[in-house]
Amino acid sequence: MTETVLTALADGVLTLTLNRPDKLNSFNEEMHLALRAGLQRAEEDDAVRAVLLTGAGRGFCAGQDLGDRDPRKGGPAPDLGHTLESYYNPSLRLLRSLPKPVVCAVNGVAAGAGANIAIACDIVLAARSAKFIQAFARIGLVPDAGGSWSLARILGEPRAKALAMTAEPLPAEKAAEWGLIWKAVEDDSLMDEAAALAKSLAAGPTLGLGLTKQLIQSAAVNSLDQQLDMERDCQRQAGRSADYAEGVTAFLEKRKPEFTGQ
Ligand code: T3D
Repeated sequence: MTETVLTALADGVLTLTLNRPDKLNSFNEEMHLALRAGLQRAEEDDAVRAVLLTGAGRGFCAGQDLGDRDPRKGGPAPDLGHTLESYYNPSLRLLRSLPKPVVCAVNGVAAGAGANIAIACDIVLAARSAKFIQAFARIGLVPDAGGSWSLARILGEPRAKALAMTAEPLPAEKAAEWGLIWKAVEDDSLMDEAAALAKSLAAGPTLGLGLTKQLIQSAAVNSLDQQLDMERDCQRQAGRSADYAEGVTAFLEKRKPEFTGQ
């Protein structure tokens, strides 16, 4: 049977490729579980020092597989709150709490939960031809997979509401201009650029990068005083790492540091 998420580990980068290209990598139960397993591996395996998430074929991810939600098949309406809690939310939480950088290479259309999973990654590169679509309004749903939270925080209410209520496609370049993603790159160079970025992050000071992620994610909810306290605690921890000692030594010896992630 075809794997719904392809997994490959090289140079400290765990590449997770959503792999249902004929359905634009929309989520069925199996793909949910495979993505979650990949993220859990990234959390537990010390050999993984960065994650690269992308999609197979011409799309990144079209959100929920609507074939699995066909009302014409009869039966009671599905409890979508339950499917969010059981399938989408655990992966979203893992992405955000993973103490390692997650790069997302958005290779094509990202719609519904697919758009919001991409946005939840730490550094997002998108092919110039890619589009982000808050497709929910088209089918009578509300933004999920963290979208109502991230869109409002990153873009502010006016743009968040307009994207969510109109479901108008947001081209990659505009998404970068608005600060929703890191950058839009030429389609042909997306995977090379994303892989190079993930590789360089994987060779970085993993502990410090994980703490940096936590700090930046906490800024939106913390007061300045809370954030200063958190910076103090994180810097104390980073300052005790082998990578900090190596970083300073390498600077003084005028050479490139060799971080081990410890
Ligand atoms: O249910 C729950 O658990 C709650 C959680 C919900 C989370 C959500 O994500 S809700 C939102 C679900 N997603 C959508 O509403 C998006 C649906 N897809 C589209 O609107 C369009 O496909 C796109 C705008 C993404 C891309 O359009 P286009 O013209 O480039 O491609 P296409 O021709 O529409 O799609 C290509 C194929 O993929 C096509 O199959 P076919 O005709 O070649 O056999 C199409 O049916 C299939 N496909 C695309 N999206 C989905 C899908 N099949 C199932 N589910 C999909 N979401």
